[in-house]
Order: sequence, then structure tokens, then C-alpha cells
Amino acid sequence: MNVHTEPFGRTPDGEEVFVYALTSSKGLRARITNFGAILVSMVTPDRNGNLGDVTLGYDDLDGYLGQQSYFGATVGRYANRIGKARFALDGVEYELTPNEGPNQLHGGKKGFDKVLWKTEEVTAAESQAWVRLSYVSPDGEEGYPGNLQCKVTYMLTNEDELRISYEAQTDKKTVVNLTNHSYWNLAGQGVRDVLGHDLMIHASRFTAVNTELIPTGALASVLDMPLDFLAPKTIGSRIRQLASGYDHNYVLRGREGTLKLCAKVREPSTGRAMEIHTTEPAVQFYTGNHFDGSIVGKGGATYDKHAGFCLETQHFPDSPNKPTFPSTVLEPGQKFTSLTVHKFAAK
Ligand code: FUC
Repeated sequence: MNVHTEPFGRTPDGEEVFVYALTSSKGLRARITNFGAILVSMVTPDRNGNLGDVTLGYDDLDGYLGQQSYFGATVGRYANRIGKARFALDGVEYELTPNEGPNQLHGGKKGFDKVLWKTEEVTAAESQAWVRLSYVSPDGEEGYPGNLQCKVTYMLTNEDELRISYEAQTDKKTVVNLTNHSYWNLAGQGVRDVLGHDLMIHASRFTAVNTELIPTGALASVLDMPLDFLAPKTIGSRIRQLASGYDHNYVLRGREGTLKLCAKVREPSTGRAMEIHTTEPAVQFYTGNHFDGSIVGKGGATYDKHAGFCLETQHFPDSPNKPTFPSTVLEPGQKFTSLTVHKFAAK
């Protein structure tokens, strides 16, 4: 395995930003920047051994500085939505920065995707290579209580896996929900839309939501709905039955906290496949519904509607206001941990 560090530009404050390229002996390559702890690219072979970048994003730091799409980003302190941008802990009300109408999305105006992370460790060993990034989110940032010390580790293995793991600790009771927001296209980024990918999601229920995508508290069945991916189907097979595409939080089968199957995806023209396992209880499936061709991404590609899909492993949206949902509370003295494994293949 191999790790290569390259300069990636400077933030508007003049701080130097880097890209860490992790390469496996089979040629898989993951590039990660410490700005936003973003996965910049993921190169994997197709069934004929042709290498291709399977994530959407930008060629340079400038693209990421102002981005609204969360390409490849680490999302926090709370991924997904918190209704009315508020919650209470032990009778104390916390008001967050609203950034989607009255609600908060993906950690607020300046979430973890827009801050510079510190590089803790960059290592290449025989069968894995990894980079560990850290960020201390100060007490009160975007309205959240507690200084939160966060770590994200991206590890590439010789087993063709990209393993993304998280750790967090706080000095005051708080909430935390972290995810990676990569947009995948296994045909190769910018090639065509993702509607022809075969998808299986290991979930029979989803969190029912109101018109602002805030959960009602009910867990509804996917059966007999376009949301049912228990048996593999193409992403496009029923997408037209939905208003603009998929943007749903699926409740994964299996026990929370254990590494379990989340989803399997395969792109027929290249044979590229990806299998996701996670310790998280849910996954947000999003089909890039907001893309309209106006974003110029890597290699000059323009991203049209459904140019990529996200499978964001996470806790349920609005958990801080939903006592029946798995808890996202983190107490001082506890350690939050989370792991998601993406295994790539071509067949
Ligand atoms: C997903 C969705 C949101 C939003 C964002 C860019 O997480 O849940 O609706 O559009 O991506």
C-alpha cells in the first residue's frame, strides 16, 4: 500500500490544505482532503480492469470552498435534519442555526464539511493505508452544546475496501450524528445518470416525514411502494412515481451498533459493484435530485439530475426531538464510535 501527500491549495484565511492519496496494490485509489474531511475521488477498476473515478466532486479546493452539495464531505455535528432547529437536553433548550427554512440541515451554515481538519496520522502498512483527521467543534458552534472532539479515519485495504470510521467525545451532554456524503456513480463520474444501477437496500421500513422532510415519528413499511429495494431493482425503475427522486431515510435491518449489511449496488455496463456495511441504524438514500447541469465538476463534467446517488449511513433525522428513535445523545466520559465499510468489486 502507498500514501502520497499533495498540496491542494489554501483556504481564504491562507491555511494550507492537502490531499492524501491512498493507493492499494490492485490500483484502487482514494483521495481525501483535510478541508471538510472530504473524499475527493475514489478510483476503482471495472470488469476489464479499466480504472475510473466513481465519485462526483471538484478538481480543486476552490470548488469545495463554496459547495452546497456536500460532495464527498464529512457531515456533522448532526447529519440530516433537526426540526425547528432546536432540541432540549435535561430541560435546557438549545437553538441551532436554521439553514433550510426553519429547520437545520447537515450541521448548519458552517458544518463540518466547511472547516479545516487537522491531520493526525498518515500511514501506509502492508495491507492497509489510512489518514486520520481531527476537528474540535467548540461549545456553542452552530448552537450545539459541548466542545466536541471528532476524528475521522479513511482506510483503504488490500481487500478492496474503503473503511470510514468516526470517534467523538464531548465535555458537555450533546448530540452527534456523522456521515459521509459521497455521490457515487459506478459507471464513472460524469458519464451518465445513475438510473440504470441495480440497488438493494437492506431495510423494510423508513422514517415517514412531513413536507419539510422532518420525521413524524412513525416508521412506515416500504412494501408495495417505490421505496422497496429489498430485492434488487434499478434505481430508475420507479423513480418517476416520486416527486423529484429518492430522498428517504431507511431503517436498516439488524442490531444497532453491530456491523451489518446496508446496501448492494451494481452498474451493469461496467460490472462495478459496491457493498456497504455499517454500524449505523439507518441510511439516507438520495439521488442527486437538485442537479440541473449548472455544476461543473471533475474533468469539466456537468452534473445533471440523478448524476450520482448517496447512501449516507447515519442515525434517524430529528432524533434529538424523537424520544422513540435510537438515541444520538453523547455524554461526557462516553466515546461515540461508528464504522461504514464500502467494498468494491467488478463482475
Ligand atoms: C441529502 C438530502 C437533502 C439535501 C442534501 C444535499 O442529505 O437529504 O435533501 O438535498 O443531501
